[in-house]
Amino acid sequence: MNTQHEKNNSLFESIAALEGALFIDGEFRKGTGARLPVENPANGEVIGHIAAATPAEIEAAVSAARRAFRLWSAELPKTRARALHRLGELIAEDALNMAKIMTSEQGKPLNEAKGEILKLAEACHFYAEEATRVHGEIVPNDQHGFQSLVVREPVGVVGAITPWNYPAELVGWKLCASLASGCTIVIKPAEITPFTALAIAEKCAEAGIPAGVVNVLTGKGSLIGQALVEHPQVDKIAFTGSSAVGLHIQQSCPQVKRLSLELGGNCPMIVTASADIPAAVKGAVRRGFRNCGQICIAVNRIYVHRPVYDDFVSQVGAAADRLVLGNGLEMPDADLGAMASAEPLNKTRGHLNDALEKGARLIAGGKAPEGAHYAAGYFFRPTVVADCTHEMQVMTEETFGPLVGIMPFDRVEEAIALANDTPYGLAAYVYARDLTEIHTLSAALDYGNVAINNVDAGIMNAPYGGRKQSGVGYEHGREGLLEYFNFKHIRLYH
Ligand code: TAP
Repeated sequence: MNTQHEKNNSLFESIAALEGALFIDGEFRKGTGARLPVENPANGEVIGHIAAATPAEIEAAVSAARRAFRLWSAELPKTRARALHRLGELIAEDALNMAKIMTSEQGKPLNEAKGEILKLAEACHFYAEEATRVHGEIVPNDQHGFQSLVVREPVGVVGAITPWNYPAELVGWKLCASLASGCTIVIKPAEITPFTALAIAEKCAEAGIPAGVVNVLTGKGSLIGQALVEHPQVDKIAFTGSSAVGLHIQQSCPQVKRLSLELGGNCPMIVTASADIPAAVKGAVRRGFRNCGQICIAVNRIYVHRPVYDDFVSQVGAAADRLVLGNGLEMPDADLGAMASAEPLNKTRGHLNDALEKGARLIAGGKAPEGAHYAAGYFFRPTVVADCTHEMQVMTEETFGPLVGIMPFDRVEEAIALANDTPYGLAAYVYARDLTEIHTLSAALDYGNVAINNVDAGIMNAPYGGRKQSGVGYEHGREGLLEYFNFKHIRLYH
């Protein structure tokens, strides 16, 4: 049994062991392509390098997945369930070490990263159980002497392409659904957070998942991701990322292919005068600033009934000012870590400047924290701007950073129109106690997920997906698993 001290020291050994590695056909091999650095966003240090997968390595991974599909899809569901349970156990046992890898490359505080790893372990157990509950149907027929069976068959080889904000869960949901359904998978994680995905592959090997069922290729999305999109032996693309890249994937797919696209958001919160204001403040701050707002379902914009507007604005500002920032490894309990890279930080600054130039009032934050601890990292104080309008980017575009805009409204119908005035449709939040308001708002909001008096829009049992430019298809729940199956109608004549 390792001591805590030895476990801390093992972090850089863990990353060093994954340096330049690709996981293909059940083994780690050193990639032969160009090396790309991976940076710790909290201090700018290079923590390791990945290998950009070459065309030959992409081919090797897809061929391995194709070969493994024949065997894996023929396994009994209970065999696949056992593998998933084992995977979940191994991930939970090593949660701290895996969380350190994630914090080093993504920036979120260690305890938050550990929470994400443990949620991935839970997802393994959820899908293990679902794997044994996939059943077909015998449907009513149109003539005597016939029987119609509708059976479910796994789609085949899945290409999974994922972003950097949830490096474990967004890989894991696709991995779990593939394993449960009998599909095999080639994963292309985000270029800046590859080591978490490689660490998950390590657990798959330890769990005894057969060679070729899971493969991980690192490198640039525009090359490796695109190669998976275009590969005729990849039957489905499971993508999470921006709407722009999702649309590009849909348009550039050269064959007819199953696609699930979990894309961007621009999520509203509506707070009516009947709401429990302290609860709404707590929800706004949690869903606005967790993971530095780098969440597709982050609260981006808040519409507040005028009678409670000033009170709400000042309470949210004060709560944002109380949040503590820190290097996620050194301050595991910090509320916010570093942002993942310069790109979302610059976008946040841009949206803030745009809002201030157009007349918004700065209520909290608006700058990087001061002090040597923060000097070399991508830190930004949680920022609140009030008196916003729909002329401002903060209200109409996804910021993907720690910036929240607030705007007053007079009538609930006006708030609904403003909330729906967006090309996105991922998640919306409502704080209200009046039942009529609750029913009116939950029916009228054109979003895949609506949370009332809470901010937990996604749970493992319920389908999670977006409308409009926020995507097609679902993750989570039975509906999420169905995305990995084809239906087959078998008509029997006796
Ligand atoms: P993207 O830039 O879209 O990147 C996502 C993934 O696509 C990365 O692995 C990227 O590789 C890859 N990629 C880039 N160009 C590609 C191409 N031409 N073909 C195939 N793959 C390609 O998103 P991001 O900046 O990492 O993540 C933030 C976005 O993800 C936000 O819009 C956020 O709302 C969205 N998101 C949505 C959800 C859900 S559930 N709806 C959850 C989390 C995040 P590289 O890393 O090499 O660029």
